[in-house]
Parts: sequence; structure tokens; C-alpha cells
Amino acid sequence: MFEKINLKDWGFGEAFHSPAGEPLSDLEGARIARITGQFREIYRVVSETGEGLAAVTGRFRHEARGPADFPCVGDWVECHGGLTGDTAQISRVLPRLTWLSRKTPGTTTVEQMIAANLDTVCIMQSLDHNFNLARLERYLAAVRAGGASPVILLNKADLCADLNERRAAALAIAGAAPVHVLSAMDDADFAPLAGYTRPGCTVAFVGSSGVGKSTLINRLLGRNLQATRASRADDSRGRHTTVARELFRIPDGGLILDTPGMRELQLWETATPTGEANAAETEFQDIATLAADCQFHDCSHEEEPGCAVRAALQSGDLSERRWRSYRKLTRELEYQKSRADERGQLERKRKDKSLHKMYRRVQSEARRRRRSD
Ligand SMILES: Nc1nc2c(ncn2[C@@H]2O[C@H](COP(=O)(O)OP(=O)(O)OP(=O)(O)O)[C@@H](O)[C@H]2O)c(=O)[nH]1
Ligand SMILES: [Mg+2]
Ligand SMILES: [Zn+2]
Repeated sequence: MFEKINLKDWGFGEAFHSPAGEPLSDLEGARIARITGQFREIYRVVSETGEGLAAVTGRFRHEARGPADFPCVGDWVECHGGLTGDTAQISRVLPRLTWLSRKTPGTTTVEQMIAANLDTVCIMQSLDHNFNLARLERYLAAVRAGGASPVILLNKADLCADLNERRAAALAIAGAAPVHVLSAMDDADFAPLAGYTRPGCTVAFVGSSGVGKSTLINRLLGRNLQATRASRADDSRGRHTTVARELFRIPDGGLILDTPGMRELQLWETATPTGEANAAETEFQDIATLAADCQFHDCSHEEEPGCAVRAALQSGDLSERRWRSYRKLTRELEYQKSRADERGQLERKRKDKSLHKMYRRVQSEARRRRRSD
């Protein structure tokens, strides 16, 4: 006899109930399922009736406005069919509570969802050549923009001589994010992680290839579910061992999401309620606070008199490194915005052109009618 799966064990919570309070899984004959894996256009899902495969309906595909509208790992979706080994049909993605997204790598300006409905995102770096503050800042900004709580994990403590220095440097930029130093080889280091992997909680692990995400995840799961591989000795760059995002359940514990190492993580400009602050400005609160003291409210912090940011750079209160990091992220977002504006303009031109064509067609039709009258 098959055992009904309790979706709470997979992270289903109050937030996903309908306004009237009834579970969404009772609505309109659809089943609620969570995406636990994705292999191109096929998804692995778990619902009350078990695990299975699913794909989006034709209508879903037709109505999607872009890649970010498609289901991603961690999403809760409405499924139909698929109870007898067939592929289930995904008709809807439930609104995401939190998410992690980035700009699609390469030249296209499109948002790519990495994962959704995450409580915690563990940003992992290894304490060898991989350790990099600017990259930490970039990941922190991306995680906070999607509403999940970031945690910094500095792994391979066994390989690092200046541990305390690096821990202090990470703490200085972490804001409210906790920083844990550990070795994925040493279970004794895992105690602080228990708070994030409680039953029903979803934790994603992100970072460069080779930092030890899958090694740690295997240890937390108590099983070697994920392949791991030694980094290349010459440059410690990793080899992209994990190739897909997958969600696993710790026996009697929370949900863990392994991700492939990322070569680049460019911020995606998410709309903020005010439309003013962007992910970089929210992340760099120290700089925002300084800028509020500049003489001109639209100070570019370049030449203007009474610039509090330049004064802080001169006094050393603001490090050159952090300032460069902030500038880089804000420039990326500005560029993205200009590309979006350009696309908007092209779209308008295209519409104007087709309107103009239609107008000419109507005019000539009218002339033809007048002649034949
Ligand atoms: N010395 C040391 N090696 C570690 C530690 N954690 C992981 N490793 C090693 O680092 C290598 C890469 O580990 P993985 O777990 O495959 O790295 P990953 O982050 O999953 O990499 P991708 O899947 O490519 O993104 C493996 O050889 C691990 O044994 C650690 O704490 N100390
Ligand atoms: Mg891996
Ligand atoms: Zn200024």
C-alpha cells in the first residue's frame, strides 16, 4: 500500500493556503506538488501521492512572458494527471514567497530563476583561492533581493592559515548574515547548521564550483546522493561536478537544494516597491547612509563639493575595495536598465510602424472606394 506523503515535510506551509484557509491542494481537482528537480523541460515533482515527472501545459507555455515564469526547483505548482506513471501536467506556479534569480549568463538581458521558496541561502566559499569579498557582496545582494536569508559558509577551514583574518573580513561585509567557518569533512563543524535545516525549512547552497557544496550536502543527508570531485590542483577552479539543481530531504529534517557551481552571478534588477532603491543600494547600506550626507542629493560622488562618500574614502572609513564593488554592481544594473529601455523603445517603434501601415491601408482602401463610387 502506498503511503501518503505529507507535504509539510516538503515545506508546504500556511502561506500557501487560500485566503479562506482551505488547503490549495483541494482546489479544482488539481494536486499541489513541489518541484524537486529539473532536467531541461521535464520536472521531477513530489505530491501527496508520491514522486513523479511533470511538464508544463501548452497553455502555460503560451502564456509565459519569459523564462522566469516557468517553474523552477523549489516552486509549488498545480498539477493534473500523472498518477499512473504518466507525466503530470503543470498548469500554474503558486506565487513565490522568496526566490533567487540572476541575469542569464551571456549577453541577453533576461531573468533566470535559480530556485524558489527558500528560507535560507548558504553562500559558500572555500577558504583557499576561492575566497573573495566582492563575490560575497554580489551573492548577498542577490539573495536579499529575492527575500531569503543569506548565511555565509567559509569551507575548507583545514586548508587555511589565516582563518581569523578571513572570518573577520567576511563579518565586516555580512550585515545581519551569520558567518560560519567549517570543514565539510568534519561533522563536528555542522552544529551551527542545524538551525537552518529544521523540518519544513528549505536551504539552498550556492557558490563557485569545487567549494564543497555537494560534499557538505552528502554529509548532512547521511548518504552519498551527490557526486563530488577533487578540484583541479593547478587553479582550484573546480570542474562543475553537479550539473542540475536538486532538492533533497534530510531524514526527519529540512530540505536541501544543491546547485551547480556558478561562473557568474549578475544581479537582476527586481522592481522595488518605491522603484528607486536597487539591489546594490539595499546591500550597501553603509554607502547609502554616507550618500545621504552629501551636499547635493543627486551627488555622483565624483567632483561635487561636500561629498561625504569621497570624504569617507579619503579618511579610510570606506574602503576603496568596497566602493569599487558597489560601483561595479550599480553599473551592471544601470546597463541592464538601459537595455530594458532600449527594448521598450524598439517595441514602441515597431508598434508605431504597424499602426502607420494600417493607417495607409485604410486610406488607400477609402480612396479606392471613392473612385469606384
Ligand atoms: N580539504 C578539504 N576539501 C574539501 C572540503 N570540502 C570539500 N572538499 C573537496 O573539494 C572537492 C570539491 O567538492 P564538491 O563537493 O564536489 O564541490 P561542489 O561545490 O559541489 O562543486 P560543483 O558541484 O562543481 O559546483 C572535493 O574533492 C571535496 O572532497 C573541506 O572542507 N576540506
Ligand atoms: Mg556539487
Ligand atoms: Zn557624494
